[in-house]
Formats: sequence, C-alpha cells, structure tokens
Amino acid sequence: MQVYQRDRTLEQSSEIKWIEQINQALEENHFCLYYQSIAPTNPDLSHFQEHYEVLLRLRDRTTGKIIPPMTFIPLAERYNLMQLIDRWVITTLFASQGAHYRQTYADCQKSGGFCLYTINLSGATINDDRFINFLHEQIELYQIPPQVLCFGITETVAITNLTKAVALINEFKQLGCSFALDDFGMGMSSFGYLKKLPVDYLKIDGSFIKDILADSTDLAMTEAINQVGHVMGLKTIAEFVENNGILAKIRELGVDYAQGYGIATPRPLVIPQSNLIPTLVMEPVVSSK
Ligand code: G
Ligand code: MN
Repeated sequence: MQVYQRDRTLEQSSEIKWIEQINQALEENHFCLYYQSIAPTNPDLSHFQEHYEVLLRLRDRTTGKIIPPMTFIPLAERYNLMQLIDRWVITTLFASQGAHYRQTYADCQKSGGFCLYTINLSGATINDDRFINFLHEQIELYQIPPQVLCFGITETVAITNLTKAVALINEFKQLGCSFALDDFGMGMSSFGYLKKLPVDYLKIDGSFIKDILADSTDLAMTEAINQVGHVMGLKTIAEFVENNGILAKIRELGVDYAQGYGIATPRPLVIPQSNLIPTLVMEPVVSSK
C-alpha cells in the first residue's frame, strides 16, 4: 500500500510537470510543426503535387530536444488541453503558411496540379461546440482556400463522437475541405461505421502496412480495406510505408497514396518568428457531450 502511494505521488508530480510544460509551451511557442509528405503510388501522377500531413512536436524547455507526441498527447487529453493544442496548430499553420497555400492553390488551378494539407483533430475538438465557429473564423481571417485543407480524424474518435463528427464533416465539406479517416482498421467494427462517415480519404493503419511483406493476414486486411474504400469512392492512403518493397506491394494492390519513412521522414515546417502568436487569445473551452 505504501509503495503504491509513493509511486502514485511520484507519478502525479511528474504529471504536474508535464501539464506545466504543455501550458508553458502554448504560451511561449515551444510546440513546433513538422510535415510528412504523402506521395501518389502511381508514378504517372507525379505532376505537380504538394500533399502532406501536419505533425505536432514539442521542444523540451531544458534540453531543447524534440519530444514525440506519444509522450505528451495522452496527458494533454486527460487534462483537457487538446482543444487548445489543436487551435494552436491551426492558427500557427494558417498564419505561417497562408500566403504559400494561396499561391500553391492558384498555381495548381492553372497547371492542373494538386495540393492538400492534412491537420489532425482530437476527440475533444470534435466535441467542442465552438470549434466550428473558430475554424470558419480562422479560414476567413488568414484567407485560406478551403480546398487545400483536409482534416484527419481517427476512426476511434469518429465512432465515439459519431453525430458531432458527421456534423463537422458535412459543415466543412460544403466549404470545399476534405476529410481523412485516420488509423483505419484498428476499431472493432470499422467497416460497419464507414458508411455513416462522409470522408474522402481512408488511411490504412500503419500496423497493417509495416509487416505487409511478411504477414499474410496484414496483407489480406490491407487488400480488404483498400477494396471497400474504392467501392465507396474513397482514395486510400497507406501509413508506415517504410521501404521500397512495401511501396511496390501497396502499388500492386492499387492503394492510391503512400506515407512513411520510405517516402519521406517528418521534417520541420519553417515558421517565421513574426508569425508566432505569443499568447493565443482564447476563451476557456467548454465541451458538451
Ligand atoms: O499512428 P499515427 O498515424 O498517429 O502515427 C503518426 C506518427 O508516426 C507520426 O508522429 C510519425 O512521426 C510516425 N511515422 C511516420 N511515418 C512512419 C513510418 O514509416 N514508420 C513508423 N514506425 N512511424 C512513422
Ligand atoms: Mn495515423
């Protein structure tokens, strides 16, 4: 019992340090944005494409090292900080990339090219009734062409918040944005819910892809997800394409896009200091379930 309590206290004090670090990171911009390219598997489509997913990283305040999201996101979720983090990502990305997105979109319109930038949304954000307004305001404020925006929602988040997820998807699809269902295949009844979610992209979970060459079950799962996705008119993306062998296999299966270390590793997005907002002006977020 005593041992348990001592451990619990230790755990709590380390959690408090993390919460402080996350709050400070929001105020002083210790978070940073990375991007990872998503490439078409068909080499004939290699005409101008700029397609990437925006990834979040945290810079440790003392060591300066980059901390991966698995380390702080579960805590941020537990302490209700994800809405603030998602909003920080959107504002920082729009403020720093807005001009580039407008230019690239205009170029694509002329040349028949393609550009799309995926931003991940948490369950807390999907449930935040004021998020829809916030996103409309930000798109307007930074004059982002809605057609370049894709929002990634994990399958589990979409299913546990189905009504709100569908409402959000419909609202921004009307404006021209796209949606991607992330980590697909991990849920208990993935296929059953797919029909209810009006998404554009299906991201096949990396756990099926990374061992696809050695594991026949992973191969069969990937084939099935890809086929169902295509029948429903969705584009498919394989995550964790770690080498050329995997790329060749998913190309053979007809998966549309590939993302992973074998295509490109995540790289930092350059954000000019002048585009960093010292403290985001935000009302406290109220969520209703
Ligand atoms: O599970 P999820 O899709 O959220 O994972 C995204 C994370 O996986 C990113 O933070 C990214 O750094 C990492 N990642 C990206 N490509 C690869 C890959 O090819 N292999 C592995 N193991 N991780 C990857
Ligand atoms: Mn994913």
